[in-house]
Amino acid sequence: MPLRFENRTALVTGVTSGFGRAIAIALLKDGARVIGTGRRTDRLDSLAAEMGTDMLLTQTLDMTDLPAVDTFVASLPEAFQPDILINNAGLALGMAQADEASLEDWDRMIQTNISGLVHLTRSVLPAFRTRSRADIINMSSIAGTYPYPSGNVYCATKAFVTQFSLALRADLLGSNVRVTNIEPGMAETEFSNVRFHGDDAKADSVYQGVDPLTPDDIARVTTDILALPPHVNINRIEVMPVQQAFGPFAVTRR
Ligand code: NDP
Ligand code: 8X3
Repeated sequence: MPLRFENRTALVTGVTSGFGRAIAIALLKDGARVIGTGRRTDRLDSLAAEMGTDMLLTQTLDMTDLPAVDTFVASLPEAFQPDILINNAGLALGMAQADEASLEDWDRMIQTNISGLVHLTRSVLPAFRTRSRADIINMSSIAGTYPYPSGNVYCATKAFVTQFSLALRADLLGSNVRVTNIEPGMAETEFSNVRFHGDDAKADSVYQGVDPLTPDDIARVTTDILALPPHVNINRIEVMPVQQAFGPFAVTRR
């Protein structure tokens, strides 16, 4: 099988676990160069040891450090100039009703899922607009469309990502930049361990008795979108495990 992403270079945020790691590996196996970021340097080093450093450049980058995010792409070497941006890094923190939730958790979700994402995107746009092809894939969530109790700010950050993706499409009309918003449902990664602040038993219980999505499922969706002919744009795609579906509206009765 020919490699699908030869001569392409993808900047993937959050490659230290979950979707980002699986996406980075899938892209590398399919011929792309990859720039992979995250805060946990030891995990970045393990990925580099596993995949080699000919085609993979790893860099510790905290998405909440906006000055570092703003200058990151300009600091990349000539051989690693991205023409694909995968805005994957993100997190949910806590699950509490809005009147009891931690403002610190809220701020960090907003800084990571929104501010970091828009700053990094802004930094690639001038170069992307001039390219013969370029792709931006944003990892949103079903939580951006379907709110749920105690999802409050996490849901709102993902609604932002979804609308930002669609608005980028509008702005980039006339260029060769494709933009896709991926909206996964329940997937087993470190997402719930992070959400529940390291309570692994609580995290495990989220997936009990369910065949959830896996990082490889989302990597497959991502690479299949990227491999479509250049004139085809998937605007948004919602993906759920078969064992997940929609609930009714909640009604409180007097
Ligand atoms: P993981 O927790 O497994 O991975 C999250 C990744 O984001 C890690 O690599 C982490 O790296 C990185 N990250 C988090 N905060 C920062 C930060 N401040 N700076 C840099 N990197 C950061 O979760 P998932 O793989 O599940 O999550 C990936 C994306 O998918 C997220 O945006 C999430 O909201 C979204 N999503 C997840 C779903 C799920 O059910 N799992 C469903 C729908 C969407 P590090 O900690 O090393 O910084
Ligand atoms: C992660 C999916 O439903 O837990 O974005 O919010 S959900």
